[in-house]
Amino acid sequence: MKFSLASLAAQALRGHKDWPEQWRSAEPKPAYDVIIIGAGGHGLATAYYMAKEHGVTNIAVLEKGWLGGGNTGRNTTIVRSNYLWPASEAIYGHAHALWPGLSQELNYNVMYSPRGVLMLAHNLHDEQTFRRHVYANRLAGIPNEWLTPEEAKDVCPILNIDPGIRYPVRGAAFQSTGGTARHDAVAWGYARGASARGVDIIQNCEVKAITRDASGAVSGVETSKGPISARKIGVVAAGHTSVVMAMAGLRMPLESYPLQALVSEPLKPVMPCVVMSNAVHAYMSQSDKGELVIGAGTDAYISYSQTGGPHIAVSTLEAIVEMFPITSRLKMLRNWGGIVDTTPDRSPILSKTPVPGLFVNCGWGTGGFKATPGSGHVFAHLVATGEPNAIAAPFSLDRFRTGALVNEAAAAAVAH
Ligand code: FAD
Ligand code: PYC
Repeated sequence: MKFSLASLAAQALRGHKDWPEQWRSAEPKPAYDVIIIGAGGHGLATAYYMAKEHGVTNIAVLEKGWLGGGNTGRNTTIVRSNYLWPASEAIYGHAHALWPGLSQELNYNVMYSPRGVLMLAHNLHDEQTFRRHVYANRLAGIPNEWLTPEEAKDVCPILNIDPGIRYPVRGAAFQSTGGTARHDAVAWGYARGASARGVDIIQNCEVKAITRDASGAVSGVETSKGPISARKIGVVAAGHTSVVMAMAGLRMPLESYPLQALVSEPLKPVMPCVVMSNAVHAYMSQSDKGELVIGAGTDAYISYSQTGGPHIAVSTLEAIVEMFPITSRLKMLRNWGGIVDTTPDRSPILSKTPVPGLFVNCGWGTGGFKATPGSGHVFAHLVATGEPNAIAAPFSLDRFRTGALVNEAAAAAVAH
Protein backbone atom coordinates (compact mmCIF):
# COMPACT_ATOMS: atom_id res chain seq x y z
CA MET A 1 0.00 0.00 0.00
CA LYS A 2 1.31 3.50 -0.86
CA PHE A 3 1.15 6.49 1.50
CA SER A 4 1.89 10.08 0.57
CA LEU A 5 3.91 12.15 3.03
CA ALA A 6 0.90 14.44 3.47
CA SER A 7 -1.48 11.58 4.34
CA LEU A 8 1.04 10.04 6.78
CA ALA A 9 1.47 13.44 8.44
CA ALA A 10 -2.31 13.95 8.63
CA GLN A 11 -2.81 10.49 10.18
CA ALA A 12 -0.03 11.09 12.67
CA LEU A 13 -1.51 14.43 13.68
CA ARG A 14 -5.03 13.03 14.01
CA GLY A 15 -3.83 10.20 16.22
CA HIS A 16 -1.34 12.08 18.35
CA LYS A 17 -2.07 11.47 22.07
CA ASP A 18 -1.32 15.09 23.02
CA TRP A 19 -3.95 16.57 20.69
CA PRO A 20 -7.44 17.32 22.06
CA GLU A 21 -10.00 14.54 21.34
CA GLN A 22 -11.94 16.49 18.66
CA TRP A 23 -8.69 17.07 16.71
CA ARG A 24 -7.57 13.47 16.99
CA SER A 25 -10.82 12.04 15.66
CA ALA A 26 -11.55 14.72 13.03
CA GLU A 27 -11.61 13.61 9.39
CA PRO A 28 -9.67 15.87 6.99
CA LYS A 29 -11.83 18.80 5.82
CA PRO A 30 -13.01 18.37 2.21
CA ALA A 31 -11.23 20.64 -0.25
CA TYR A 32 -14.54 22.19 -1.37
CA ASP A 33 -18.01 22.64 0.06
CA VAL A 34 -19.48 22.10 -3.41
CA ILE A 35 -18.26 20.70 -6.71
CA ILE A 36 -20.24 21.57 -9.83
CA ILE A 37 -19.58 19.17 -12.72
CA GLY A 38 -19.88 21.09 -15.99
CA ALA A 39 -18.90 24.68 -16.78
CA GLY A 40 -21.75 25.44 -19.17
CA GLY A 41 -24.08 28.35 -18.60
CA HIS A 42 -26.22 26.44 -16.08
CA GLY A 43 -23.27 25.21 -13.99
CA LEU A 44 -21.59 28.61 -13.95
CA ALA A 45 -24.86 30.42 -13.14
CA THR A 46 -25.39 27.96 -10.29
CA ALA A 47 -21.95 28.76 -8.85
CA TYR A 48 -22.51 32.49 -9.33
CA TYR A 49 -25.85 32.57 -7.47
CA MET A 50 -24.62 30.21 -4.74
CA ALA A 51 -21.76 32.61 -4.07
CA LYS A 52 -23.82 35.75 -4.44
CA GLU A 53 -27.07 34.80 -2.73
CA HIS A 54 -26.15 31.96 -0.38
CA GLY A 55 -22.65 32.97 0.70
CA VAL A 56 -21.20 29.63 -0.47
CA THR A 57 -17.93 30.52 -2.18
CA ASN A 58 -15.79 27.43 -1.57
CA ILE A 59 -16.92 25.94 -4.89
CA ALA A 60 -15.06 24.23 -7.72
CA VAL A 61 -16.63 24.12 -11.17
CA LEU A 62 -14.98 21.24 -13.07
CA GLU A 63 -15.06 21.22 -16.86
CA LYS A 64 -13.69 18.49 -19.09
CA GLY A 65 -13.12 20.90 -21.99
CA TRP A 66 -13.24 24.67 -21.94
CA LEU A 67 -15.89 26.76 -20.23
CA GLY A 68 -18.95 27.27 -22.39
CA GLY A 69 -17.66 24.75 -24.97
CA GLY A 70 -20.64 22.39 -24.61
CA ASN A 71 -24.18 23.21 -25.67
CA THR A 72 -23.89 26.70 -24.21
CA GLY A 73 -21.46 27.76 -26.94
CA ARG A 74 -23.23 25.71 -29.62
CA ASN A 75 -26.83 26.83 -29.38
CA THR A 76 -28.80 29.21 -31.56
CA THR A 77 -29.45 31.63 -28.66
CA ILE A 78 -33.25 31.80 -28.79
CA VAL A 79 -34.86 33.16 -25.64
CA ARG A 80 -38.62 32.85 -25.04
CA SER A 81 -41.04 31.75 -22.33
CA ASN A 82 -44.15 30.58 -24.22
CA TYR A 83 -44.47 27.14 -22.58
CA LEU A 84 -47.79 25.49 -21.76
CA TRP A 85 -48.06 24.33 -18.16
CA PRO A 86 -47.96 26.47 -14.99
CA ALA A 87 -44.78 24.77 -13.72
CA SER A 88 -43.00 25.61 -16.98
CA GLU A 89 -44.42 29.12 -17.07
CA ALA A 90 -42.88 29.60 -13.62
CA ILE A 91 -39.36 28.37 -14.42
CA TYR A 92 -39.09 29.83 -17.94
CA GLY A 93 -40.90 32.99 -16.76
CA HIS A 94 -38.39 33.33 -13.90
CA ALA A 95 -35.53 33.14 -16.41
CA HIS A 96 -37.31 35.51 -18.80
CA ALA A 97 -37.61 38.09 -16.03
CA LEU A 98 -33.86 37.88 -15.30
CA TRP A 99 -32.69 38.38 -18.93
CA PRO A 100 -33.34 42.13 -19.29
CA GLY A 101 -31.12 42.97 -16.29
CA LEU A 102 -28.45 40.31 -16.86
CA SER A 103 -25.82 42.53 -18.53
CA GLN A 104 -26.09 44.96 -15.61
CA GLU A 105 -26.11 42.13 -13.05
CA LEU A 106 -22.90 40.65 -14.47
CA ASN A 107 -21.41 43.95 -15.67
CA TYR A 108 -20.85 42.06 -18.92
CA ASN A 109 -22.71 42.66 -22.16
CA VAL A 110 -24.66 39.49 -22.96
CA MET A 111 -26.23 41.27 -25.95
CA TYR A 112 -29.77 40.40 -24.92
CA SER A 113 -32.08 41.41 -27.76
CA PRO A 114 -35.84 40.95 -27.29
CA ARG A 115 -36.65 41.22 -30.99
CA GLY A 116 -39.66 38.88 -30.97
CA VAL A 117 -40.09 35.16 -31.78
CA LEU A 118 -42.54 33.95 -34.44
CA MET A 119 -43.53 30.26 -34.32
CA LEU A 120 -45.11 29.28 -37.63
CA ALA A 121 -48.12 26.99 -37.99
CA HIS A 122 -48.21 25.01 -41.24
CA ASN A 123 -51.08 22.60 -40.59
CA LEU A 124 -54.23 22.29 -38.51
CA HIS A 125 -52.41 20.47 -35.71
CA ASP A 126 -49.77 23.23 -35.46
CA GLU A 127 -52.49 25.87 -35.41
CA GLN A 128 -54.52 24.17 -32.67
CA THR A 129 -51.40 23.57 -30.59
CA PHE A 130 -50.07 27.11 -30.87
CA ARG A 131 -53.48 28.70 -30.25
CA ARG A 132 -53.71 26.60 -27.08
CA HIS A 133 -50.31 27.93 -26.01
CA VAL A 134 -51.36 31.51 -26.80
CA TYR A 135 -54.51 31.20 -24.67
CA ALA A 136 -52.71 29.47 -21.76
CA ASN A 137 -49.89 32.03 -21.82
CA ARG A 138 -52.25 34.99 -21.88
CA LEU A 139 -54.20 33.59 -18.93
CA ALA A 140 -50.88 33.40 -17.06
CA GLY A 141 -49.93 36.96 -18.05
CA ILE A 142 -47.22 35.81 -20.49
CA PRO A 143 -47.13 37.79 -23.74
CA ASN A 144 -48.11 35.66 -26.77
CA GLU A 145 -50.50 36.40 -29.62
CA TRP A 146 -51.92 34.70 -32.68
CA LEU A 147 -51.06 36.32 -36.04
CA THR A 148 -52.52 35.77 -39.50
CA PRO A 149 -50.02 35.01 -42.31
CA GLU A 150 -50.19 38.66 -43.41
CA GLU A 151 -49.54 39.90 -39.87
CA ALA A 152 -46.63 37.46 -39.59
CA LYS A 153 -45.19 38.88 -42.82
CA ASP A 154 -45.52 42.40 -41.41
CA VAL A 155 -43.28 41.26 -38.53
CA CYS A 156 -40.85 39.44 -40.86
CA PRO A 157 -41.02 40.84 -44.40
CA ILE A 158 -38.75 38.15 -45.96
CA LEU A 159 -41.18 35.37 -44.92
CA ASN A 160 -42.81 33.55 -47.85
CA ILE A 161 -46.58 33.32 -47.23
CA ASP A 162 -47.49 32.10 -50.72
CA PRO A 163 -50.36 29.61 -50.13
CA GLY A 164 -49.01 27.41 -52.97
CA ILE A 165 -45.77 26.31 -51.26
CA ARG A 166 -45.13 22.84 -49.83
CA TYR A 167 -45.84 23.91 -46.24
CA PRO A 168 -47.92 27.10 -46.47
CA VAL A 169 -48.00 29.39 -43.43
CA ARG A 170 -51.46 29.22 -41.77
CA GLY A 171 -50.57 31.73 -39.06
CA ALA A 172 -48.08 32.13 -36.22
CA ALA A 173 -47.77 32.47 -32.47
CA PHE A 174 -45.78 35.61 -31.72
CA GLN A 175 -44.01 36.32 -28.46
CA SER A 176 -42.88 39.92 -28.79
CA THR A 177 -40.68 39.70 -25.67
CA GLY A 178 -38.75 36.68 -26.99
CA GLY A 179 -35.46 37.16 -28.80
CA THR A 180 -31.79 36.29 -28.57
CA ALA A 181 -28.69 36.80 -26.41
CA ARG A 182 -25.02 36.09 -27.06
CA HIS A 183 -24.54 32.53 -25.79
CA ASP A 184 -20.84 32.46 -24.91
CA ALA A 185 -21.00 35.91 -23.30
CA VAL A 186 -23.53 34.46 -20.87
CA ALA A 187 -21.03 31.76 -19.86
CA TRP A 188 -18.16 34.24 -19.65
CA GLY A 189 -20.19 36.74 -17.63
CA TYR A 190 -21.30 34.16 -15.06
CA ALA A 191 -17.76 32.71 -14.94
CA ARG A 192 -16.23 36.10 -14.28
CA GLY A 193 -18.83 36.95 -11.63
CA ALA A 194 -18.37 33.59 -9.88
CA SER A 195 -14.59 33.78 -10.05
CA ALA A 196 -14.61 37.30 -8.58
CA ARG A 197 -16.50 35.85 -5.58
CA GLY A 198 -13.88 33.14 -5.00
CA VAL A 199 -15.20 30.22 -7.08
CA ASP A 200 -12.49 28.06 -8.73
CA ILE A 201 -13.22 27.18 -12.36
CA ILE A 202 -10.99 24.29 -13.44
CA GLN A 203 -10.91 23.56 -17.16
CA ASN A 204 -9.53 20.43 -18.87
CA CYS A 205 -10.57 18.53 -15.76
CA GLU A 206 -12.77 15.57 -16.66
CA VAL A 207 -14.66 13.88 -13.85
CA LYS A 208 -14.06 10.12 -14.12
CA ALA A 209 -15.66 8.84 -10.89
CA ILE A 210 -17.81 10.01 -7.99
CA THR A 211 -16.57 8.82 -4.60
CA ARG A 212 -18.77 8.07 -1.58
CA ASP A 213 -18.05 7.75 2.15
CA ALA A 214 -19.00 4.86 4.42
CA SER A 215 -22.53 6.26 4.87
CA GLY A 216 -23.06 6.37 1.09
CA ALA A 217 -22.90 10.17 0.87
CA VAL A 218 -20.74 11.80 -1.80
CA SER A 219 -17.19 12.56 -0.69
CA GLY A 220 -15.64 13.88 -3.90
CA VAL A 221 -14.60 13.01 -7.43
CA GLU A 222 -11.73 11.38 -9.30
CA THR A 223 -10.69 13.56 -12.21
CA SER A 224 -8.15 13.65 -15.02
CA LYS A 225 -6.17 16.00 -12.74
CA GLY A 226 -6.49 13.81 -9.61
CA PRO A 227 -8.95 13.40 -6.70
CA ILE A 228 -10.91 16.38 -5.32
CA SER A 229 -12.99 16.10 -2.15
CA ALA A 230 -16.28 17.90 -1.47
CA ARG A 231 -19.37 17.65 0.71
CA LYS A 232 -21.86 18.22 -2.11
CA ILE A 233 -21.84 17.68 -5.86
CA GLY A 234 -24.09 19.29 -8.45
CA VAL A 235 -24.11 17.52 -11.83
CA VAL A 236 -24.83 20.00 -14.64
CA ALA A 237 -23.43 18.08 -17.59
CA ALA A 238 -26.26 18.32 -20.20
CA GLY A 239 -25.89 15.58 -22.87
CA HIS A 240 -23.42 13.63 -20.70
CA THR A 241 -25.52 13.60 -17.53
CA SER A 242 -26.33 9.89 -17.79
CA VAL A 243 -22.64 9.07 -18.02
CA VAL A 244 -21.77 11.17 -14.97
CA MET A 245 -24.72 9.98 -12.88
CA ALA A 246 -23.83 6.35 -13.63
CA MET A 247 -20.59 7.09 -11.71
CA ALA A 248 -22.80 7.32 -8.60
CA GLY A 249 -24.75 4.20 -9.59
CA LEU A 250 -27.83 6.11 -10.77
CA ARG A 251 -29.71 5.45 -14.01
CA MET A 252 -31.33 8.58 -15.45
CA PRO A 253 -34.56 8.94 -17.49
CA LEU A 254 -32.62 10.66 -20.30
CA GLU A 255 -31.75 10.12 -23.94
CA SER A 256 -28.95 12.02 -25.70
CA TYR A 257 -29.32 13.22 -29.30
CA PRO A 258 -27.21 15.36 -31.63
CA LEU A 259 -28.80 18.71 -32.53
CA GLN A 260 -27.14 20.82 -35.17
CA ALA A 261 -27.01 24.35 -36.46
CA LEU A 262 -25.24 26.39 -39.12
CA VAL A 263 -24.49 29.99 -40.03
CA SER A 264 -24.36 31.77 -43.37
CA GLU A 265 -21.95 34.34 -44.63
CA PRO A 266 -22.76 37.77 -43.13
CA LEU A 267 -25.46 39.96 -44.71
CA LYS A 268 -26.78 43.44 -44.08
CA PRO A 269 -29.80 43.33 -41.72
CA VAL A 270 -32.63 41.37 -43.38
CA MET A 271 -34.26 39.62 -40.46
CA PRO A 272 -35.78 41.68 -37.64
CA CYS A 273 -36.97 38.78 -35.46
CA VAL A 274 -36.59 35.05 -34.86
CA VAL A 275 -38.72 32.66 -36.97
CA MET A 276 -39.21 29.03 -35.99
CA SER A 277 -40.97 26.17 -37.73
CA ASN A 278 -41.25 22.82 -36.06
CA ALA A 279 -43.14 21.23 -38.94
CA VAL A 280 -40.36 21.86 -41.48
CA HIS A 281 -37.55 21.39 -38.90
CA ALA A 282 -35.94 24.78 -39.40
CA TYR A 283 -35.59 28.13 -37.69
CA MET A 284 -33.60 31.27 -38.38
CA SER A 285 -32.49 34.59 -36.91
CA GLN A 286 -29.73 37.08 -37.74
CA SER A 287 -26.75 37.63 -35.50
CA ASP A 288 -25.33 41.08 -34.79
CA LYS A 289 -22.42 40.16 -37.10
CA GLY A 290 -24.95 39.67 -39.91
CA GLU A 291 -24.77 35.87 -40.20
CA LEU A 292 -28.07 34.07 -40.56
CA VAL A 293 -28.20 31.61 -37.67
CA ILE A 294 -30.04 28.48 -38.79
CA GLY A 295 -31.02 25.47 -36.72
CA ALA A 296 -32.27 22.00 -37.55
CA GLY A 297 -34.11 19.21 -35.76
CA THR A 298 -32.44 16.44 -33.77
CA ASP A 299 -31.07 13.30 -35.37
CA ALA A 300 -33.51 10.40 -35.20
CA TYR A 301 -31.09 8.16 -33.26
CA ILE A 302 -29.45 8.56 -29.88
CA SER A 303 -25.74 9.33 -30.13
CA TYR A 304 -22.88 11.23 -28.49
CA SER A 305 -21.60 12.58 -31.82
CA GLN A 306 -21.19 16.36 -31.74
CA THR A 307 -22.04 16.70 -35.42
CA GLY A 308 -25.48 15.54 -36.57
CA GLY A 309 -26.44 13.79 -39.81
CA PRO A 310 -25.67 15.70 -43.05
CA HIS A 311 -29.11 14.73 -44.44
CA ILE A 312 -30.73 16.69 -41.57
CA ALA A 313 -28.81 19.85 -42.52
CA VAL A 314 -29.78 19.38 -46.18
CA SER A 315 -33.51 19.10 -45.44
CA THR A 316 -33.26 22.10 -43.09
CA LEU A 317 -31.71 24.22 -45.84
CA GLU A 318 -34.42 23.11 -48.30
CA ALA A 319 -37.03 24.30 -45.80
CA ILE A 320 -35.17 27.59 -45.18
CA VAL A 321 -35.03 28.37 -48.89
CA GLU A 322 -38.75 27.66 -49.19
CA MET A 323 -39.64 29.87 -46.20
CA PHE A 324 -37.16 32.62 -47.08
CA PRO A 325 -36.51 32.58 -50.86
CA ILE A 326 -33.92 35.39 -50.56
CA THR A 327 -31.54 32.85 -49.00
CA SER A 328 -31.37 30.60 -52.07
CA ARG A 329 -27.89 31.74 -53.20
CA LEU A 330 -26.35 32.21 -49.76
CA LYS A 331 -23.17 30.38 -48.79
CA MET A 332 -22.99 28.62 -45.44
CA LEU A 333 -19.87 29.36 -43.39
CA ARG A 334 -19.87 26.54 -40.85
CA ASN A 335 -22.04 23.98 -39.13
CA TRP A 336 -21.72 22.09 -35.86
CA GLY A 337 -23.65 19.99 -33.40
CA GLY A 338 -24.24 19.62 -29.70
CA ILE A 339 -25.61 16.77 -27.62
CA VAL A 340 -28.96 17.45 -25.98
CA ASP A 341 -30.44 15.43 -23.12
CA THR A 342 -34.16 14.82 -23.35
CA THR A 343 -36.54 13.53 -20.70
CA PRO A 344 -39.76 11.58 -21.39
CA ASP A 345 -41.88 14.71 -20.74
CA ARG A 346 -39.42 17.11 -22.40
CA SER A 347 -39.11 19.09 -19.16
CA PRO A 348 -35.94 19.56 -17.13
CA ILE A 349 -34.82 17.80 -13.95
CA LEU A 350 -33.72 19.98 -11.00
CA SER A 351 -33.48 17.54 -8.17
CA LYS A 352 -32.01 15.93 -5.12
CA THR A 353 -31.09 12.30 -5.75
CA PRO A 354 -31.17 9.11 -3.67
CA VAL A 355 -27.43 9.65 -3.03
CA PRO A 356 -26.94 12.08 -0.11
CA GLY A 357 -25.11 15.22 -1.22
CA LEU A 358 -25.69 14.59 -4.94
CA PHE A 359 -27.89 16.97 -6.93
CA VAL A 360 -28.69 17.09 -10.63
CA ASN A 361 -29.70 19.77 -13.14
CA CYS A 362 -30.34 18.35 -16.62
CA GLY A 363 -32.94 17.38 -19.21
CA TRP A 364 -33.18 20.81 -20.83
CA GLY A 365 -32.98 19.09 -24.20
CA THR A 366 -33.18 21.39 -27.18
CA GLY A 367 -34.27 24.39 -25.12
CA GLY A 368 -32.16 25.17 -22.06
CA PHE A 369 -30.24 28.26 -23.16
CA LYS A 370 -33.22 30.52 -22.52
CA ALA A 371 -33.52 29.08 -19.01
CA THR A 372 -29.90 29.66 -17.98
CA PRO A 373 -30.39 32.51 -15.44
CA GLY A 374 -33.51 30.98 -13.88
CA SER A 375 -32.10 27.46 -13.80
CA GLY A 376 -28.86 28.59 -12.14
CA HIS A 377 -30.79 30.70 -9.66
CA VAL A 378 -33.13 27.96 -8.44
CA PHE A 379 -30.51 25.20 -8.59
CA ALA A 380 -28.18 27.31 -6.43
CA HIS A 381 -30.96 27.43 -3.83
CA LEU A 382 -31.46 23.66 -4.06
CA VAL A 383 -27.77 22.79 -3.65
CA ALA A 384 -27.15 25.41 -0.94
CA THR A 385 -30.20 24.59 1.19
CA GLY A 386 -30.74 20.95 0.25
CA GLU A 387 -34.38 21.62 -0.66
CA PRO A 388 -36.04 22.84 -3.89
CA ASN A 389 -37.90 26.14 -3.88
CA ALA A 390 -41.45 26.35 -5.25
CA ILE A 391 -40.23 26.91 -8.83
CA ALA A 392 -37.87 23.90 -8.84
CA ALA A 393 -40.12 21.50 -6.89
CA PRO A 394 -42.23 20.21 -9.85
CA PHE A 395 -39.02 19.22 -11.69
CA SER A 396 -37.84 16.59 -9.23
CA LEU A 397 -36.76 13.10 -10.28
CA ASP A 398 -39.68 11.83 -8.25
CA ARG A 399 -42.14 12.81 -10.97
CA PHE A 400 -41.11 9.83 -13.07
CA ARG A 401 -42.24 7.60 -10.19
CA THR A 402 -45.41 9.48 -9.22
CA GLY A 403 -46.49 10.29 -12.77
CA ALA A 404 -46.77 14.05 -12.12
CA LEU A 405 -45.16 14.82 -15.47
CA VAL A 406 -44.89 18.29 -17.04
CA ASN A 407 -45.56 17.46 -20.67
CA GLU A 408 -43.95 20.12 -22.85
CA ALA A 409 -43.48 18.05 -26.01
CA ALA A 410 -45.23 20.68 -28.12
CA ALA A 411 -43.46 23.74 -26.74
CA ALA A 412 -39.97 22.78 -27.83
CA ALA A 413 -40.32 24.33 -31.27
CA VAL A 414 -37.59 22.03 -32.53
CA ALA A 415 -38.30 18.59 -33.94
CA HIS A 416 -37.26 15.93 -31.45
P1 FAD B 1 -23.56 22.62 -21.46
O1 FAD B 1 -23.30 23.98 -21.96
O2 FAD B 1 -23.49 21.51 -22.46
O3 FAD B 1 -22.55 22.36 -20.27
C1 FAD B 1 -22.32 21.07 -19.74
C2 FAD B 1 -20.82 20.94 -19.59
O4 FAD B 1 -20.52 19.75 -18.87
C3 FAD B 1 -20.10 20.85 -20.91
O5 FAD B 1 -19.25 21.96 -21.07
C4 FAD B 1 -19.36 19.53 -20.83
O6 FAD B 1 -18.08 19.56 -21.42
C5 FAD B 1 -19.27 19.32 -19.32
N1 FAD B 1 -19.08 17.93 -18.93
C6 FAD B 1 -19.76 16.83 -19.36
N2 FAD B 1 -19.26 15.72 -18.80
C7 FAD B 1 -18.27 16.12 -17.95
C8 FAD B 1 -17.37 15.43 -17.09
N3 FAD B 1 -17.37 14.10 -16.97
N4 FAD B 1 -16.45 16.15 -16.38
C9 FAD B 1 -16.42 17.52 -16.50
N5 FAD B 1 -17.23 18.21 -17.33
C10 FAD B 1 -18.14 17.52 -18.04
N6 FAD B 1 -31.74 26.32 -26.16
C11 FAD B 1 -32.49 27.46 -26.23
O7 FAD B 1 -33.10 27.84 -25.24
N7 FAD B 1 -32.55 28.20 -27.38
C12 FAD B 1 -31.92 27.81 -28.51
O8 FAD B 1 -31.99 28.50 -29.53
C13 FAD B 1 -31.20 26.59 -28.48
N8 FAD B 1 -30.60 26.17 -29.61
C14 FAD B 1 -29.82 25.05 -29.57
C15 FAD B 1 -29.14 24.70 -30.74
C16 FAD B 1 -28.24 23.63 -30.72
C17 FAD B 1 -27.52 23.28 -31.99
C18 FAD B 1 -28.02 22.92 -29.51
C19 FAD B 1 -27.04 21.79 -29.47
C20 FAD B 1 -28.73 23.25 -28.34
C21 FAD B 1 -29.63 24.32 -28.37
N9 FAD B 1 -30.33 24.74 -27.23
C22 FAD B 1 -31.09 25.87 -27.25
C23 FAD B 1 -30.20 23.99 -25.96
C24 FAD B 1 -29.16 24.64 -25.04
O9 FAD B 1 -27.96 24.84 -25.74
C25 FAD B 1 -28.88 23.76 -23.82
O10 FAD B 1 -30.08 23.33 -23.23
C26 FAD B 1 -28.09 24.54 -22.77
O11 FAD B 1 -27.01 25.23 -23.37
C27 FAD B 1 -27.58 23.59 -21.71
O12 FAD B 1 -26.68 24.29 -20.90
P2 FAD B 1 -25.81 23.50 -19.85
O13 FAD B 1 -24.98 24.49 -19.13
O14 FAD B 1 -26.72 22.63 -19.05
O15 FAD B 1 -24.97 22.48 -20.74
O1 PYC C 1 -35.95 26.26 -27.40
O2 PYC C 1 -36.38 28.02 -28.59
C1 PYC C 1 -35.82 26.95 -28.42
C2 PYC C 1 -34.92 26.44 -29.43
C3 PYC C 1 -34.72 26.96 -30.64
C4 PYC C 1 -33.81 26.17 -31.25
C5 PYC C 1 -33.45 25.18 -30.43
N1 PYC C 1 -34.14 25.37 -29.30
